[in-house]
Amino acid sequence: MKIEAITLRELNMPLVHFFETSFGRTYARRVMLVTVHSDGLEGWGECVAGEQPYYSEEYIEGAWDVIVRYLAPSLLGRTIKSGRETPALLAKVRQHRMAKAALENAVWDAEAQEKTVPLWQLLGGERREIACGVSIGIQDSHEQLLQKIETELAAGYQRIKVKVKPGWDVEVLGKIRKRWPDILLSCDANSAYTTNDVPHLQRFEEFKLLMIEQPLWSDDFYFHSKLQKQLQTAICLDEAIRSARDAAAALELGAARIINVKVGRVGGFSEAIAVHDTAADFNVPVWCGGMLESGIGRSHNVALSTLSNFKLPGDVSASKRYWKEDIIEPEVTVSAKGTIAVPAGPGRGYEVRNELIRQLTVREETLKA
Ligand code: OSB
Ligand code: MG
Repeated sequence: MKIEAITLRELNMPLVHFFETSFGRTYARRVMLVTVHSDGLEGWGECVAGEQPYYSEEYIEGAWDVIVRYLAPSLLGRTIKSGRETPALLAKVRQHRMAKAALENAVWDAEAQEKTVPLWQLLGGERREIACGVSIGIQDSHEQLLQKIETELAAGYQRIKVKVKPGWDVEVLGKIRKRWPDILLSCDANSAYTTNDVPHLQRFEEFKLLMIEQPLWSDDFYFHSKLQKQLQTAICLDEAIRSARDAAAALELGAARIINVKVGRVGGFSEAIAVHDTAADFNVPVWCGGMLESGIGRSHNVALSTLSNFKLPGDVSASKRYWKEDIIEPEVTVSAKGTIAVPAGPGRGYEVRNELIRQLTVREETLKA
């Protein structure tokens, strides 16, 4: 495939309901899409960088800039056989993994179309159905959170994850457990605690959580490994795992018993597969995380979740939980038993809604060789 042009777009997409984590509240996503044009094909990728550099150091303005100045020029005019070849071409630029992932994933997306195979098969997946959980943000009141959980359980979701932070944790987890003693329940702190909070985190044990996600610093393995020794509950790392090498280091140290794989956070499908494989070597299950994606990123998460070691329900859920209208057709839907049926057709298996994308676009730039 010759990479003839790359189009960047920013879409303004208001969320159906705000999403709040320990680092802040989001009402609308500035969705960044990249399109790789090659031999009449259009490969799409989503850059999941946040509006602000709070989840990680990346943010949309930075991602856009580094793609225009440094990453896109490394691909434009080149002939590439596969998505697999992309990381090496972008490797000179350090970090900027979400920006790189948007480009690499767009190449995989085009490759699956060119070869007329489903993207999930190209990635080495095997599941035809994936298990879904939901991530529920911090709300205005405990009552509002309990209401949301009730709605998601009624919809069939297999696992509930709630965001926690100091002041929104033990009491609310207690209320959830009292009402639903047997559901699969986990929590995500997005690095809201420190080693001073160990006794406090030990109070979470009574809630029989499936895992505590990223309790400590976003760049730490060592103190997580000490914390894991002091907890029965499994620690899951999200922010701290940026590569397969990170996964190996964290698992060797015993810093986690579960890993959340986000394709943007690790720099693209090739590295996401490598993280998945590394965890499997350690007999550690993974699940697919989410970044409030539009349909493009969401369809890619569905494809990735078909790999065999994605053994726990992911944060990949129905389009309608986020968007009034998603930019793919059909939207991602979830069955009454909390599963997504993986599309059988070639490519990503969801069509792009070009006209809707045009309406939502607030910025667009096309780069040519
Ligand atoms: O930590 O998993 C996280 C959203 C934005 C940034 C970080 C995280 C999240 C989520 C939402 O938990 C997952 C989703 O529903 O897409
Ligand atoms: Mg997380």
